[in-house]
Amino acid sequence: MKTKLIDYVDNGPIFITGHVNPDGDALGSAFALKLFLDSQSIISDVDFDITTKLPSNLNHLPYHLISDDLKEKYNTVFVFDCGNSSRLGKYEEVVLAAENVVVIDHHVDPSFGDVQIIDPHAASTTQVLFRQFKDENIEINEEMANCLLTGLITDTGRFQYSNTTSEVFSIAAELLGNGANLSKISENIYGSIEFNALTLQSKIIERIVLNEDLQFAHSIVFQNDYKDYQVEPEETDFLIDVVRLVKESTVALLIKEQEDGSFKGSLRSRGDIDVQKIASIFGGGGHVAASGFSSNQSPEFILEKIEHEIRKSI
Ligand SMILES: [Mn+2]
Repeated sequence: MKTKLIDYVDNGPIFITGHVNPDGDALGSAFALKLFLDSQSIISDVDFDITTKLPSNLNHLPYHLISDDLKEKYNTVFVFDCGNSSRLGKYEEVVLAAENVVVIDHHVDPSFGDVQIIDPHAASTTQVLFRQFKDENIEINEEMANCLLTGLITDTGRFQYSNTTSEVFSIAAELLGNGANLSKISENIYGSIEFNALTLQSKIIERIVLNEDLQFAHSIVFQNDYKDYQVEPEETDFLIDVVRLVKESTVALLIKEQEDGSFKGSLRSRGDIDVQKIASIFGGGGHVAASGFSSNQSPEFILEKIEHEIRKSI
């Protein structure tokens, strides 16, 4: 029998969360469920471990639904878009202490949760949640449709990555039928960048190095850059997109210096090379075509490791 999320909906309050510093997919799926529970008059609290601020290019989502009054304990928790409990950040403890932990995800094999509704082949967590809503005859109103579409747009790179299947388009079409506003969402996410952020992007372009033998493009952003250009670090998720533009590359990497001096890496692949495998050397993860990791090593060391791994794969 197929798992139903409704079977795990108790009288509340229910906690809804996802990975630390949530993206459009984690936010979109969490808010969509919250909106459904609200419609059923079931109390739920949505929050994430947000170390910086929520990105302004996703502020078409109902940010006001984030709760600032969490309970100490929840019987039931829904976790979205989070393959590993350590990625819950400060909410790991409260999640793992709950009686029922329902994980809805499209990551490969989440390592926790009492109930898992997952499909690693789905393009987004909102796709998994959409199917679930449909299977369970849950009505998707306009607001929910906007949330679900946001995850679908961001995780497919606006319907361009290889995970963009015909089902993705069918779902998008249905969400538009339910009132989702594709052009408004796309404009907010991709159609506008603050001037400061755009000039920072030009700096990142300047720093791109192309290793032609390995078809590998990489660049780096430092903490000082954020200060120099007065850009918030959470507003720079799009920077990897300009690195992956390099036509001669199949793998792209953006190294991002963190406040504590460590580094994060964003990896993208448009070929056969599985960047999830590369990210896993550093204990990171994600998907075949898009992954991330953290490391305390130097950028030089990180680059050397990755180049070694690419060399093995080609
Ligand atoms: Mn996702």
